[in-house]
Amino acid sequence: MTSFVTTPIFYANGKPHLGHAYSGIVADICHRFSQLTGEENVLITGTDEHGQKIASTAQAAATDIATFVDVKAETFAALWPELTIQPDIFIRTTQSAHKAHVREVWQQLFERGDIYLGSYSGQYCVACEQYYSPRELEDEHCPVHKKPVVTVAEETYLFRLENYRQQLLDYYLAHPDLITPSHFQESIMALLREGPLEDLSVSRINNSWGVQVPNHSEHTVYVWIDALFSYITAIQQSGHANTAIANTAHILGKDILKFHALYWPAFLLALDLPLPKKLVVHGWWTIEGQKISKSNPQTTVNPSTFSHQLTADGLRYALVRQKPLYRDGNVAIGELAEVINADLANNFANLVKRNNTLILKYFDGQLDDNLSQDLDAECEQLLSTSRAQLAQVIGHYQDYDIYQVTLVLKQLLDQLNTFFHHRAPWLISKGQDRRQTINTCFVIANVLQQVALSYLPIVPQLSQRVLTEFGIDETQWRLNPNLPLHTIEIQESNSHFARIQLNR
Ligand code: ME8
Repeated sequence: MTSFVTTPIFYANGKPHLGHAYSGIVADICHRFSQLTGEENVLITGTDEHGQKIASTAQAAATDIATFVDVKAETFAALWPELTIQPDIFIRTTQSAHKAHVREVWQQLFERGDIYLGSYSGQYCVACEQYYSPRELEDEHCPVHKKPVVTVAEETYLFRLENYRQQLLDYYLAHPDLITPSHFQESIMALLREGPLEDLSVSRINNSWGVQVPNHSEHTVYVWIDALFSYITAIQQSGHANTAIANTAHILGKDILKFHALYWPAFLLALDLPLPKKLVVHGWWTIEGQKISKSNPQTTVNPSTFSHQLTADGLRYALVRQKPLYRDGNVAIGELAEVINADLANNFANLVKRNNTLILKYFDGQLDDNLSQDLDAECEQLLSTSRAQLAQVIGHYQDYDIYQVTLVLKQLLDQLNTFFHHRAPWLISKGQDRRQTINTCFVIANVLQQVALSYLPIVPQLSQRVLTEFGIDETQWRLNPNLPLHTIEIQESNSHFARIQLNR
């Protein structure tokens, strides 16, 4: 069965920043983990290219809108390989197949009576492309962008959200782990319990840059319907049926929770489609306490600059290691560099190098698996704790808790380094018992292979170099917490990871 992981589709009105990169990195890690378990997994990303905000940004730049979004989409597409993110599908909402799909969905919702023509007036934030109720506003400003909202009163089509409230609440009650972490699910369930839900305005007039409502061309489809259904257009493009949405995990920032946890499932229920498997919600990266965002130039840092300074592996690692997914975190490059040097350069790559150098120097690069019959108690003890930790790592990946994955792997490597120093295998040159040295190097090499496999989703380049050094090719990439011991054959050493030196 094929599974899917999605990033949000990003607004094509500015350059990608570190927050976008974070969503992409988290999604790519989930995608790679899924593949490591032997599953076929499709990674979907793309750009959200319609709406008033994009039209006015292009006009302000005196650029034709279509050309404007082409350029922006390209900057996103070009960023992903720099961060070793490998999307299978890059969807753009301006693609004609997607527009046709949106019109088809609209028609179905209209024919079923879920959408009707009415009018709406409220406070609209153009940057968010959504209405806010008075109590959600902060001093008449949008709570996300801190910008003034505008009063909009116009004819609009409305979606009967309230009709799906009970069904959605029942679904969440039956699937208490759909949203992770769970407090986000609780907040959505509280909204559903509170009810009733206002009908949702799903079309705009006075905005021609969008998908035209079938048979009513003055209206364009609300950008969020357009954007959310891109997930299914992408699934179709990968050759799968719409129902494959049931095998999909959406990665998203907490700013767009309501769209994914309330509106999206309501639309799917209205169309008799299954709901997604998982919503993985993450917090914000801030700079000096302010959310990194396109609209705040002081906070827009180019992810490429970071990946040049820290390496792609380093940036990927540090962002998921620095904070639990759901928390907000302040970006300080010095702290990111420190954690990369401590965990990846010292604890991991350096241990691989030292242990493998000894195996190459004293044992011709070879340690036979019949050694596993004759391990001393300390080695057996190390193996047994390592097995338990590797099983925890898999469990945390399955729970999309990548932060915990990094913590357990760090703990495991700390123990491995302590063991290496305690057993001091380099003392073979000073007459240390050969058998003891062999046991030490053999056990450490076997555990390190599983560590490299466990790190593959997070630091793919470094892990691959380590695995190549161990002679393990892609066909053998499988996580196995049982840690079967096998013959070690070190290939030429190439797993070095240079410490990050920041130019200050
Ligand atoms: O909302 N820290 O697009 P968008 C962490 N097009 N993540 C951040 C972030 C930050 N400071 N800033 C942004 C949209 N993000 C819609 C989505 S999906 C059907 C449509 C991430 O370009 C986070 O995942 O504003 C957020 O949800 C996403 O970028 C929003 O990007």
